[in-house]
Amino acid sequence: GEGIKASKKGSSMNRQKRVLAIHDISCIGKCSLTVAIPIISAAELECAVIPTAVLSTHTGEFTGYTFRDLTDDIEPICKHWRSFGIGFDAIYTGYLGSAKQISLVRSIIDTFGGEGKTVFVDPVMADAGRLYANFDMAFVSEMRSLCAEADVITPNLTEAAFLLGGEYRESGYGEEYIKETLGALCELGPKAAMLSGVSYEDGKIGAAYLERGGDYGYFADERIPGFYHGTGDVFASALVAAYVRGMSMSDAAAAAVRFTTKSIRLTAAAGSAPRFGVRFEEALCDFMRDIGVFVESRNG
Ligand code: PXL
Repeated sequence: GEGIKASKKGSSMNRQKRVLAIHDISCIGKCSLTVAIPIISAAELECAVIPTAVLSTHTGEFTGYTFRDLTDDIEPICKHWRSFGIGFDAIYTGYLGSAKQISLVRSIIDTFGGEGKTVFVDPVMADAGRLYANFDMAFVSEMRSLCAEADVITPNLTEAAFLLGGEYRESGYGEEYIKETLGALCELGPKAAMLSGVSYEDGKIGAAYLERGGDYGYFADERIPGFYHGTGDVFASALVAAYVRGMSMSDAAAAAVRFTTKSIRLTAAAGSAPRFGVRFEEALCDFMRDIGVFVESRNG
């Protein structure tokens, strides 16, 4: 007869999805891995990591920070992983410390990416019209080639201008300009482009996206005055979390915009210094509800 079948539990049934996040660890400042891990975990996804560097703080509005480059650890980490076989449902890259790291990330995408896996590239390198410390045009051009291998890229307006070799426009543009920019970003090779920091009217700001040959969408929420550090990472991490959990690009974008705005609003209300990052922790509960996680204790 059939006998007793082994339980499927723990194999394919209700398998937990696993995201590989490749960013630096900035020990203080709430950006990169210190926001990616909690936000992706809040969506009940596993967040595996490759830390690209360890810094005492991020590089914006701090001086004298330490920077330990972990480039030489990346290949041994991947080699070990290949020895026992591990797969990812999505790969999400952010702050990369050097052009060399970009080429290592490309081979990680070749090894661990592929059919049914979503590759998100956040081309972290600039904001407010300027490149961050330690980056140059050679890095920009490597980043452009990494974008070609992504399914979804998530630049802000400054990063888009660097990727496209165009001029950065802080304001005074309309929907036509954003649609053209999104179209040009898709021409770089990704299946979709999501632009953050887009504003068509006073007092509102959000994100616009275009899927290659497909849907365009725009979501805005309240603009809170000031420049808050790490909000690009909060936004991209929330987008990855919501999308990999199973939402459409459009619903994931809307949830990520709401979550980022709420995090900034809480920070502004508390009067915390913007360089220490936003109080996203206090917005996580609403975000979880927004993306359909039941925030209740579970039996088990
Ligand atoms: O938030 C982006 C970011 C990530 N990591 C490091 C940074 C920055 C922005 O300045 O310096 C180290």
